[in-house]
Amino acid sequence: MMSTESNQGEANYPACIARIAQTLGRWDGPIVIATHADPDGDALGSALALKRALASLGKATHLPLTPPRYLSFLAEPDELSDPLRVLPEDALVAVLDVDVGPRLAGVPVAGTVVSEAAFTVVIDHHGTNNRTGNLVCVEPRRAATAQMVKDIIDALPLTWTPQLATPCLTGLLTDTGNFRFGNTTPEVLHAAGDLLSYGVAYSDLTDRLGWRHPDYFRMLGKVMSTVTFPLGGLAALAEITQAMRAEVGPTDDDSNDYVGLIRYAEGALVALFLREEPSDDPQPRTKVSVRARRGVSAQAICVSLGGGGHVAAAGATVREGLEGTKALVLAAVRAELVRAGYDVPEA
Ligand SMILES: [Mn+2]
Repeated sequence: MMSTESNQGEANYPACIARIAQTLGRWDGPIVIATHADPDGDALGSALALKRALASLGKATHLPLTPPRYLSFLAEPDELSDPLRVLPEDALVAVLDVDVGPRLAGVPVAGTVVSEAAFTVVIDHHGTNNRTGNLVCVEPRRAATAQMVKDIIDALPLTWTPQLATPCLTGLLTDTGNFRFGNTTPEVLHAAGDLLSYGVAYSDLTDRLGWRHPDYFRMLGKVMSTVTFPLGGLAALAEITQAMRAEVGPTDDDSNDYVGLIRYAEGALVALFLREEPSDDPQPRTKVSVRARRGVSAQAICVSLGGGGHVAAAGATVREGLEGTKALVLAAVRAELVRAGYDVPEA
């Protein structure tokens, strides 16, 4: 039985990062990098930066990940692979931006273990991480997993290039809402400044990250026509259904985009976006994205629904249809608003 090492708080963070860099740098076998299903800019960006760094050190690397269309420009097609049903012999698995559990994609998982991994490293900035693995670094005070990967790459014997810095900066940009959210610390901006100095084409990158397929804008119109302001206007709620998908066609709908728009509804403390998921099994699933402000915790709402995330932004997948999920979500939001001391009108 291999021992588990984990950082316990900020004091041990530099040591934990150094230990991960040392472990990765010394690993002779293949290194598989894996992140959560439905990868966002931080998941893809941090994974791609780490893969490129390790490949440049001569490691055999695998990145079994399928990016959404709007992020696919970041990766060369030959850098990504299909999900691995079986791991290569003697593989170290680096798990980024998620814990070892049901949301981890691309590698075989049994419970809280990556099946047949010779060694498992976990690097994440979500405080809700279950901290299972041989070497675990969880630091909620980092704005993005990409910020932690930058620290790891800084500790590796290599020179930064635009190819390393661009995906890393992408993770910082997307997880801080382009440096607007409360997680935008001086350290984040210093890290971003470092990455810029390594030759990132910044305005090209931020422009490209905003591109969406025309069907996205057709869908946007439909999504915005669903907006309501329940709980006396303390919440803003929008949804996307399978029927809307059937009408517009399969669009690259990123929940973050939609919830990121309605979160600015004046008076709303909580923004909610519900996405009816395609499901092969008879049990329906609905993805919930939550944003919150002013003492209201999106994390508390999502943890009560079986999900996780941060205080300002969190998510969950509920095994219910859209209407059932909506009732559960509104009850959870009401409870959290009351806990946070707000007067919520009766429905
Ligand atoms: Mn992240």
